[in-house]
Amino acid sequence: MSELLERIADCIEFGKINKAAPFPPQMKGEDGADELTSQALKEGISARRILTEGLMVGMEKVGIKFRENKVFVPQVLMSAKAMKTAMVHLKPYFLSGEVKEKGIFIIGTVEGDLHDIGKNLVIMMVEGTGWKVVDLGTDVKADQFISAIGENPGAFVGLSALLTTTMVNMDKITKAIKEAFPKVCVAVGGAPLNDDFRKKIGADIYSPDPQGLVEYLNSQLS
Ligand code: B1M
Repeated sequence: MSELLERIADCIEFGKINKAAPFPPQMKGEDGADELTSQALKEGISARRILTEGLMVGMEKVGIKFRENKVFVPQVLMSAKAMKTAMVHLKPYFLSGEVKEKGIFIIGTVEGDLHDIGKNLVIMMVEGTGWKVVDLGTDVKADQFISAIGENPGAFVGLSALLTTTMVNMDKITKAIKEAFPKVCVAVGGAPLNDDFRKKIGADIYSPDPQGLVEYLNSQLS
């Protein structure tokens, strides 16, 4: 891997947005994801390599450290911000089709549930590792999931719930999705869940953290 791509990966891992950003203190005054991504494109490194060998490498490291409680929500947010800044430079290459997304992931917090901090972290990690995410927001009903799946054939679906009282809605929504689209893969997550509950409602995978979900999604690519 080129040294420049390694530096981009470091910027994502440590949340270094741009040169002016004071965070993280040990990288103060250094170029960040913004300048280095622009430099890499100017040097002729392809957008695809910048994404897969720079940005995604950094994001994967953050995901693993977050799962292992070595970093916490604020650091993940800084990494996501650095990633977003870098992606602005790469967007034209996505639009032209030169860089392709791995697939589509539709996610929402289930009906009756307004908690979205965890869902948004999941989005950052999934997006950061190369997937297009369709965010349906919070309090999402079965028919909203079903029409989003209809609009995005082949998409994977994720349901998040933080309340024991909305876990029943997760059950209802999963069953409705499976009835309308039996082959669609449904992933579930959120603090009150476990794998027994996942089995009971007929979802395909439960992950306690974003990284487990990312690993599962990537494992499904043919
Ligand atoms: Co609420 N709340 N809340 N709340 N809230 C909890 C969840 C609660 C445990 C607090 C408590 O009583 N100790 C409790 C639930 C109890 C229960 O169900 N047994 C509770 C309650 C009761 C309520 C209200 C009913 C309170 C009231 O009004 N009486 C009300 C419900 C509103 C509603 O949803 N209809 C309510 C409201 C709120 C706020 C609006 C004030 C706010 C939400 C703001 C927001 O999200 N924008 C809020 C908050 C912040 C919390 C706590 C403090 C924090 C939740 C959180 O964001 N955690 C929470 C108590 C606590 O956890 N200490 C609490 C951090 C987040 C990163 O973790 O969401 O678990 P989490 O996501 C993780 C994983 O679970 C996983 O990845 C994430 C990152 O690791 N993950 C997935 C999540 N989704 C995934 C999907 C996947 C895979 C992994 O695949 C698809």
